[in-house]
Amino acid sequence: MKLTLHSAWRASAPYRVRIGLNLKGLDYDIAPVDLVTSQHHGEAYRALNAQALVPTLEVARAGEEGRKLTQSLAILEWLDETVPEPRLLPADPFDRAVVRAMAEIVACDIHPVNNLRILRALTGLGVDQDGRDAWAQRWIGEGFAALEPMVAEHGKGYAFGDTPGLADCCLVPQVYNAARFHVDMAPFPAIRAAVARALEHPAISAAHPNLQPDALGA
Ligand SMILES: N[C@@H](CCC(=O)N[C@@H](CS)C(=O)NCC(=O)O)C(=O)O
Repeated sequence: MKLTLHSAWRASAPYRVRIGLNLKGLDYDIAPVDLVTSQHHGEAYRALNAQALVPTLEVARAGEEGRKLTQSLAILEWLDETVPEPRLLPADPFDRAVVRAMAEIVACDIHPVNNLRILRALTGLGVDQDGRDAWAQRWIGEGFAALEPMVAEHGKGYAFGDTPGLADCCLVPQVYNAARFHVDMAPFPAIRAAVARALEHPAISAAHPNLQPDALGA
């Protein structure tokens, strides 16, 4: 099976998938998509992803047409079902629901309102850099305030439990993104500790934006 991840170095949704692929120990190619020049709006990329968003994962098996998957959470769940070990989601259904809730706070509630297209729309309405930072700080802060007690309760080293999983796939990129918007992380010690621990994991550190082929530097 040949995997190609259409990714952008600083973007958090593909960063989630890179962490998942690395945790599973899978080989994959990176096909960089330049969001700054809006390559994702071009015809070629839209043919892969009608939403014009990264990531897209192309999955090619011998003798088959390449297939493609979109949406980082769907990709991560597919990965977990296809390559079951090490697990990204816990075995227990209640624990699984908790981990999904943590992931969805990031992927459904924090990230979508701070995405590039939203920030570009704010710019179009006359909002300056300080205003955009304040916007992102507000929504990231509200989301982290909800996640902090969950990580404090369920984390035993990692965001949930003592092994890295789906919650870390989402949290690590979101904390990286928070730094870009100068979010004050002081109120979130459990999140900071879980992310610091996660970044020590070789599979997670290898997914860092600065190590990507299209990285331009921090
Ligand atoms: N829900 C989607 C979100 C994908 C998404 O918003 N990707 C961002 C990068 S993190 C993107 O492509 N942004 C381009 C834009 O907003 O124009 C997922 O989880 O895959």
